[in-house]
Amino acid sequence: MMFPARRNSPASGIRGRAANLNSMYSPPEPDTAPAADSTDTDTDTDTDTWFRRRTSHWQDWPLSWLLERKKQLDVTVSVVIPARNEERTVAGVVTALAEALMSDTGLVDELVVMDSDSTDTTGVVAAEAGATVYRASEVSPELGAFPGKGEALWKSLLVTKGDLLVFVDADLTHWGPHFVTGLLGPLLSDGEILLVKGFYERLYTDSDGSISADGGRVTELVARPLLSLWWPELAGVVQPLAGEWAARRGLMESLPIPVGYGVELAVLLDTARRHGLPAAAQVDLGRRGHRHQASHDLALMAAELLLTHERRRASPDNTPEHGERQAVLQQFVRTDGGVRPRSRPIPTHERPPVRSVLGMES
Ligand SMILES: Nc1nc2c(ncn2[C@@H]2O[C@H](COP(=O)(O)OP(=O)(O)O)[C@@H](O)[C@H]2O)c(=O)[nH]1
Ligand SMILES: [Mg+2]
Repeated sequence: MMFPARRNSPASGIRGRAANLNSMYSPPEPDTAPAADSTDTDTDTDTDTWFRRRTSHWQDWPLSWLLERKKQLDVTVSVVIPARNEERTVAGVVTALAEALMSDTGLVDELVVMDSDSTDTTGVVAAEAGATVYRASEVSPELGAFPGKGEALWKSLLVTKGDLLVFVDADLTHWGPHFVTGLLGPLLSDGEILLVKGFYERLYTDSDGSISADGGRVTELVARPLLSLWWPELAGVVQPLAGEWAARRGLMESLPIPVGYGVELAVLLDTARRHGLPAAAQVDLGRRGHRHQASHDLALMAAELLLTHERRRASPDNTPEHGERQAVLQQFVRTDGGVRPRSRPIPTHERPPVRSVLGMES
């Protein structure tokens, strides 16, 4: 499997797509990557075929085309930014998106920050920058509250209206509004596509301000091995844990959502299981930088992923049980002359599909 290098100048790619709006998501141009159905070889796997047909570049999706298409289809777009203690970066993300994609163009109809448990000024600065800010625990409080990113995204489904949802992390340092335009492209292009994952060259900004390309540790050490071993058909997803992704509301309302960091893996697995691989697409977003995390925090994230995966392996009909399971991650902190054990609870809860909570299905 080869990643198709930039296939065309943006302009030629755009022309190719514009001529083909109502067809399947345009396959890469014939000179570099022929359409799958005409050229499959015996060695082609489903993954290879998916990769070729469902991988695009953000430059393939120009703003003017997106705006026209959005109007034609008469759909609305909500951007959701989960944030916990992101006062240093959240305003930058909100401001850039609000200016480029709301006031200047109208591509985005709603820009929401889901704040939970922030002890800094995240909510205030996000609101000043132009976002509608919700505290996750204050959204439908009768449904209870859990800490975690997945919980914030699940609650966002209860307060947003957009037909298309784009999720963007709040700790981004190297990025741009093209993250959102790129992610919307496949959804506006092809009704079969329900989920779009971003991928990028990952950059980390260390606490001293230095930048390194040594990123994606949980992706490389946990998510990718898991997919290769148990879900090889999804091995062509470059960044299965990307925090930047987009989905149709109908899909999001139909899926169970782990309250913590398992949300991205769960949505990917469940979408592919329920709707088939062609329901997912991915877009190259260029480069991305975000806050560096400590290994012990990444380990907790890894444990959540293992649990999210285990549930889905164990449940053939793909309906994870929502009961609690006590799970604790044992870690050790080096102290003068010894080690101190530290155990941290692994978030295990999954929210049921929003649709069932809203009584939209039996
Ligand atoms: N609302 C909310 N956001 C969260 C929570 N945990 C993480 N986030 C946000 O989710 C995004 C991704 O989290 P991060 O810790 O950077 O994870 P990573 O990028 O996968 O290492 C960031 O914008 C965080 O602020 C939470 O408990 N609640
Ligand atoms: Mg991050």
